[in-house]
Amino acid sequence: MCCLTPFGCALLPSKAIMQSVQKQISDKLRERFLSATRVLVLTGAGVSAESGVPTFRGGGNSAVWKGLPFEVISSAQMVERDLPAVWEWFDYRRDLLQALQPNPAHTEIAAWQDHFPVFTLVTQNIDGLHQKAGSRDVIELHGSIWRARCVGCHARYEILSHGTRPDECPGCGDSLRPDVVLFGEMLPALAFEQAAAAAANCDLCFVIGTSGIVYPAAGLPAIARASGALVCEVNPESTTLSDQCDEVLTGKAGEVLPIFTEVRSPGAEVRSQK
Ligand code: BV8
Repeated sequence: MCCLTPFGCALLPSKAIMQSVQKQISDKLRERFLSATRVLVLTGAGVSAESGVPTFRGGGNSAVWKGLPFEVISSAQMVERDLPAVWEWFDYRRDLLQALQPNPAHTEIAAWQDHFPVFTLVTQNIDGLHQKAGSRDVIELHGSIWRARCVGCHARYEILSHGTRPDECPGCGDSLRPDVVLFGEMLPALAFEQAAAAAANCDLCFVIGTSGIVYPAAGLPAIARASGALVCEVNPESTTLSDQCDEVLTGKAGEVLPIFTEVRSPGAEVRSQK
């Protein structure tokens, strides 16, 4: 019997998975989760995997588009060299995203913004699924696939789902590009400063679904740890960040995070598959 979430998508964790995850949560982590007042969550492509969004590095190889590694098609040079090809890559991914919904990991993270006194959600994802799950004030370190930016006047325009995106800037007529941070490009200064400040002032930091390869985002957990925060990784695989973490919860985010529903509201029934 398939147990659908209210979103009609990702499955809830089976009882067996829940028990194995519950066992992984140490008393130290449970105590810090219950006493934490300033919490930072950093997410990567893995948090959206159970929603059907392909990750960049899975199974040992990295994403390739029309023969080009994604670090190349998603690079500043490519915008100079062939902007239509860059648009084709992001239009393809946006079309994929149209029908995809947040999963229980996004849902649980969204609930944390009203549970912790100070809560900061930093994502490397451009898919907008955190916001779709109800997360507010998400720090999008790498921009959003749902926005375009003018290469001339830098005006930003929302790209509506199922809508056609304008090619030229309605304001100055110059060409538009995806409003995402490409390899070789600086992150939005304010966004990274806010993320680094939150990392330096948190007492609990979750690192969820990221391989920890892309910088400067991958440097945030170390900043949190250096400031005395307990750092907890959630990932089905070990990563370059695992040994920088105090706790590692091995599993899929959509199966691990719902466990915290019970932790933050004891007695709360965490629904699972029979
Ligand atoms: C910059 C938007 C200044 C576009 C992206 C220091 C050292 C080395 C290199 C550098 C460095 N500093 C800068 C660089 C260069 C570069 C970089 O880091 N290169 C890497 C490849 C080594 N960084 C930059 O260029 C950055 N800019 O530094 O500017 C500058 C300027 C000029 C020259 C030098 C410096 C800009 C980086 C941003 C690029 N844009 N995205 C797009 O989306 O196409 S990055 C993009 O890739 C994502 O946003 C994300 O950041 C990254 C992918 O990583 P993840 O999200 O972690 O995904 P991945 O697939 O790798 O891993 C998924 C994980 O999930 C896995 O661990 C898997 O096990 C796990 N998982 C799977 N299923 C689940 C799961 N986890 C939980 N649940 C599941 N169900």
